Order: sequence, then C-alpha cells, then structure tokens
Amino acid sequence: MIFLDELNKKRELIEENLNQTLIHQLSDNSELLDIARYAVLNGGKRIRPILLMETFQIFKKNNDKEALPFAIAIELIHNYSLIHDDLPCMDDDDYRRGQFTVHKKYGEANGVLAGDLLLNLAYEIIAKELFCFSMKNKIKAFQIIAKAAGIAGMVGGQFLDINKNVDTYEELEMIYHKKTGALIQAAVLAGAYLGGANESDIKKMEKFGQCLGMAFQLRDDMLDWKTGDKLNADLFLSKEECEKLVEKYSKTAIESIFSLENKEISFLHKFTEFLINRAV
Ligand code: GRG
Repeated sequence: MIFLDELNKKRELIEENLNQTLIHQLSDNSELLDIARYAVLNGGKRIRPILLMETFQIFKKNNDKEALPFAIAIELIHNYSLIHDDLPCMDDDDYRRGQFTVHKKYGEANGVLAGDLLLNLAYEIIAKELFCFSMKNKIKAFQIIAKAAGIAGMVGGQFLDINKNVDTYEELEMIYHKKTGALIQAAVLAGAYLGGANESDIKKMEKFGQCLGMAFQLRDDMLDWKTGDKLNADLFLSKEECEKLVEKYSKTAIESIFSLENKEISFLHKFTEFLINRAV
C-alpha cells in the first residue's frame, strides 16, 4: 500500500475510536462532552497513537485491539495538554488546529475542566484494560504513559518552560525532552511493551523515541522560526545549525529501528521521515 493511504487508514481507525470514546463514556454530560469533542475531533495529526499502534505491531503481529485503548488514552492526554497549554495562564493562544482554542470559545474554566476530563478519561480507559490477560506488560505501559505525562515528563517540562530562564541550548534540550519528547517516547515504549518486546529491543526503541521526539520538536521550531515571544531553538541556533541537529537526531532514530532484528519496520521508517521532514 502507498504510504499516505496506509497512514490515512491508521488515522481513520484512531478518529473512529476517539469519536466512539467521547460519545459512549460521557453521554450523561452533553455540554462538557461537546467541549471535549470540539477540542479533540478537529484534525489532529494523531502522531502518538499511530506510533503506539505501529510499535505494538512490530513486536506482536496480531489483533491490534489490545493496543488501541492505550493509543486512544495517549491521544487524550496529548489533547488535554494542548488545551491547558493554550490557556491565558500558559501560552495564551487564540487558535489551535485552525480554529479558536477551547478557552476562547467556551471560557477559561471550561477549558480547564475539558482538559481535566480528558486526562482522567485517559486513565479510566487504561485502568479498564488492566483487568484483561497479560497484565504485566499493560501495567508497564500504564506506568510509562503516566510517568511521561507527569512531573518527570510533560508537566515537569511545561513548568520549567514557564518558570525557568533558559540560558543555553542544553537547557532547552532538556526541557524539550520532558515537554514534548517524553510523551512521544512513551507512545513508542508503551507499544513495544504491549507487544512483548525484549529488553534489548526496548533499549533500541527508547533511543528511537528520544531522538524522534527531539527531531520532531526541533522541526516544529523551524516551522515557527523567529516568532520572538516563545521558547524556540532560534534563541540559540542558526537555522542551519538547527537543521543539522534535526538530521543528526533523525539519523540516530532511524539507525535504532534498523538495528532491530527480523522486524517489519518499513511503515515506522517512512512515518519517522514524514514527521521529521514535514512542512506543517
Ligand atoms: C499544559 C501540562 C501541559 C503541558 C503542555 C505538549 C505541551 C506541554 C504543550 C503543547 C505546546 C507545544 C506547541 C508543544 C510542542 C510540541 C508540539 C509540536 C505539540 C503539538 O503536537 P502535534 O504536532 O499536534 O502532534 P496535533 O495538533 O497534530 O495533535
């Protein structure tokens, strides 16, 4: 199948399931549900759930239903972080994915609540899965996602972004790793654990996730170069230097998945290049 067709098929599966998740579980509170749906069902790229599903499939070529709830949960966590990140007390953004941010449309308190709802729903979905068989890998995946979303990852990175004076590129990288990289890495690792990867392959996926996360964020910075008001690699690097770093991280990420033995990685390879070379 052509890469873009394959990607669209994977996206459709995520879209359908996000849609179902937000219909069934929250039907007793339709206004809050409308806000959550506005925030989630609006054209996100669905990178993290696709990475999770794909990594799972690399290690366990069977029914992907086992990994799907985790993929949906990680996308909900990502969407909560975007709603909260856009709030006036954080980045104060009016637009997200080409439409008004949640607080701009529904008010600040409702933005906070919609984000809280998505985060809790994510954990509720995962917790439900833990009752099923092969629990050990599921608990590990749960732990990885929760850790990456919390103080050691996204929330901690956001705190440093807001509160710390960033003086060097090394400090910026550390913040990027927590704020953006940790959840991307968690998607990859959760998929690998759920798929039953061995320790040596987990280490390779850890490296892959870390380098992909950094290359993705630096590419994102390049798409938003010299905006002036935000933490961005343009504070420390020339565009050429940044491009070189994107190339370095991409190369290491791709080498890591090529070092997996006897695994079908062609979609993940193409998806990695697609993410790193994207123009939007
Ligand atoms: C508020 C707890 C809390 C954390 C916020 C992730 C984050 C931390 C803020 C998002 C702001 C931002 C621009 C971060 C850089 C990472 C990034 C490029 C996020 C956007 O991810 P995409 O491109 O978005 O996957 P879509 O819209 O496709 O889902």
